[in-house]
Amino acid sequence: MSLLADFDGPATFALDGASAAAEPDVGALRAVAAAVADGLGRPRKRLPAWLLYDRRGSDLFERITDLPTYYLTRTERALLAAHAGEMIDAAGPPLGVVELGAGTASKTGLLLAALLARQERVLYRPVDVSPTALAQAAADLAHTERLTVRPVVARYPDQLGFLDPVGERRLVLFLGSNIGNFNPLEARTLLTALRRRLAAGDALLIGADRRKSPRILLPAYDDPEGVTAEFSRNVLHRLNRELGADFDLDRFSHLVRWNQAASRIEIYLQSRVAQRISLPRPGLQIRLREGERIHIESSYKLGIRRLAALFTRAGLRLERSWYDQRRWFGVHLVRVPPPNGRSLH
Ligand code: AVJ
Repeated sequence: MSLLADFDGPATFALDGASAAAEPDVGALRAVAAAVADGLGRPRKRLPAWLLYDRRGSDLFERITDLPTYYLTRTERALLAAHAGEMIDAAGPPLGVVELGAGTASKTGLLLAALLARQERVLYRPVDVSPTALAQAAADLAHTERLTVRPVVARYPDQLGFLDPVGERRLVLFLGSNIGNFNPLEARTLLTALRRRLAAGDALLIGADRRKSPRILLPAYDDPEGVTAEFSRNVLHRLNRELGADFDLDRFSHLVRWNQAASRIEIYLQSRVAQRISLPRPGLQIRLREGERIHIESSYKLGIRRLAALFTRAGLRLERSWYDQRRWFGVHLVRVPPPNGRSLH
């Protein structure tokens, strides 16, 4: 395995042992402070979902993926296990693989194995905001022969330099329903930016959770074990550590709502009491009323028609979809069409 430098702006860096272990660098801290100043300075307070994934947050998310009520990961894994060969054949090897929000890449091995059965060497670039998750991904894949892994720490869509041409057709993986964290406008902006960076014929494999009964959705985000609540509250712990803030985690509860009209799960931290918080690093004092909420995450659950419309508006072509038997989760192959819109065949 080789770890080469991939620089694209201040907060994108190649992963090596040192950066995986070290505290966040100055650029990363500045990004956290700016996001917090913006989000908590608003009348309706919010924090961006990427803040959830520090070292402990990434570990807690891994625990979430094993929870009985969190069906997403195991459903998608089963889909990949059953159809990886078909998915790779449909994408059309030889391929270079980039993965957005790779995390520990625990499901990606299924696709990489199918690809390695079809081509001699594979270059795989996992991209994530979490250096610790990427270090785990790289370690897990280190012994796979004929595979080169180049992890990149970056936030998308701000930083897309990792998409630079690799000499073969690119396959961009966007699995785990990570796309659900983006609202429709953000998702369209991200997919459009990806499409512009890619070449005609390049493909994306997008995993997306589907709309279903709130009786199934709510427990997936509000598990009886309380792991998701801990994952949510951990963002405050991060702000205490990185920004010197004085959040008392016991004064916040994890709150999950199904927003029918917007077709999304909404996750909040709700203040149990009236309180003041000081955040020395962006230099901010905030007040929270009793019951006031900080919106920390949305998880959109789109039907295939809305998803297809999203792809079309981003200039992408939906070629094929795979679903599990219950049709709870879909994996979609979309393609960058030629500029003149003619068929690729
Ligand atoms: C990683 C964005 C796909 O929305 O299901 C899980 C994040 N948050 N439980 C999701 C999450 C709380 C997850 N994604």
